[in-house]
Amino acid sequence: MKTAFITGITGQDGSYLAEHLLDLGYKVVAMMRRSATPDTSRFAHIEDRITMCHGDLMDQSSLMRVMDEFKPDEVYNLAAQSFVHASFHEPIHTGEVTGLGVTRMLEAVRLSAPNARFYQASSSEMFGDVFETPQTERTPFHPRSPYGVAKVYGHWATVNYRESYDMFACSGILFNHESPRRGLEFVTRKISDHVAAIVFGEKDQLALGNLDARRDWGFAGDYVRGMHLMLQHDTPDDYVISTGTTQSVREFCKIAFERVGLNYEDFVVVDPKFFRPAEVELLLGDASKAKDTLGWVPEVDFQGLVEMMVDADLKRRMVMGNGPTRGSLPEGLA
Ligand code: NAP
Ligand code: F7E
Repeated sequence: MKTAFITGITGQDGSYLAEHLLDLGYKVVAMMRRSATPDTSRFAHIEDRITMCHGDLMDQSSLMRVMDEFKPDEVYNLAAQSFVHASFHEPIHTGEVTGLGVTRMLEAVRLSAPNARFYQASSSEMFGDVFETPQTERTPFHPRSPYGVAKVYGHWATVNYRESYDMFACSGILFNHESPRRGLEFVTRKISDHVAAIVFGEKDQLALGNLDARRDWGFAGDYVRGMHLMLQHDTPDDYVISTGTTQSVREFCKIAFERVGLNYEDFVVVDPKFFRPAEVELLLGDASKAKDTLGWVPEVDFQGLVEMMVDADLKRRMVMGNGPTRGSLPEGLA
């Protein structure tokens, strides 16, 4: 039985990846950092099948210790300060965790589990002010936030360890991927949760920033399959994972409100506090390499993703016994 080690288990991707690896028969070891109020809600349904340990990307010795103890076959480094907007307020912390944290993980693997295959969670935010559209593995980087800058560092650190030490290290350049387990601060989940709150009379409006920003949005459950496939290939490499379609925040709002029979224009207001000092206006990925080399294809399309997220936020409220006060529930939920 192979052992997979996951950092970032409390986050969105950690829970989907752990589920996928358990289904494939892996022993899953997952790392959490110490917290006064630990939140295991995203993976509570599989917690008893996971071996948990403690460690922090800020603490080299903790990473060496866990690599030494578990000697994993595969290491998935998903942990990061991942919210772009927050990275403008906490640029140094973001650099420490999201950037330098990757080198700490690579060092821990190199010194304590040198045979492990390593996956780094890189990001389309590295493309930033894009040089070309669509973006591929060969598109130059121009990050637009401290988060994007830190991810560029982590990406090149991964490539450098592969080239310097012959490590099996892959960088997955993943475009935005969402799910009902997405953090509430990200725009997709903020929209789906507000739509449900508006239907149930808890809120009257949704304040957003740049409605014209365009993203290539996919489903997290599809994207974690890509992470695993990268580590099964004969040779380590870097891969774009994306859907190859792009939509605006406005279009996301339109479909999300339509799902409950409402018009987004009646509820969405623009608040300058949600704009960023520098914006990434357009992302569109070309995942041909992952499709041709790994056989990876996404299964959930944009409309399916929006509806899945809205429905999940509606259902959560229905379970609490509340009833809708405006709009209409989608067929199947009513
Ligand atoms: P997420 O939900 O924000 O999860 C981030 C995880 O990192 C959480 O488990 C968090 O733990 C952990 N973490 C933060 N600081 C840490 C530290 N110092 N030591 C150990 N763990 C720490 O992110 P996600 O959406 O699952 O994304 C997973 C990874 O993919 C991230 O690296 C992200 O930057 C990258 N990525 C995401 C996307 C996307 O669209 N989702 C796209 C491209 C790349 P706490 O619960 O303790 O905070
Ligand atoms: O913003 C705009 C905002 O915060 C998307 C992370 O997972 O994906 C994510 O980063 C767009 C931006 O995600 C609001 O300005 C408008 O243009 O959902 P987001 P992100 O910044 O694209 C990448 C690939 C990652 O790697 C990151 O870790 O939506 N937007 N109004 C808003 N965004 C937010 N959050 N809130 C708003 O009110």
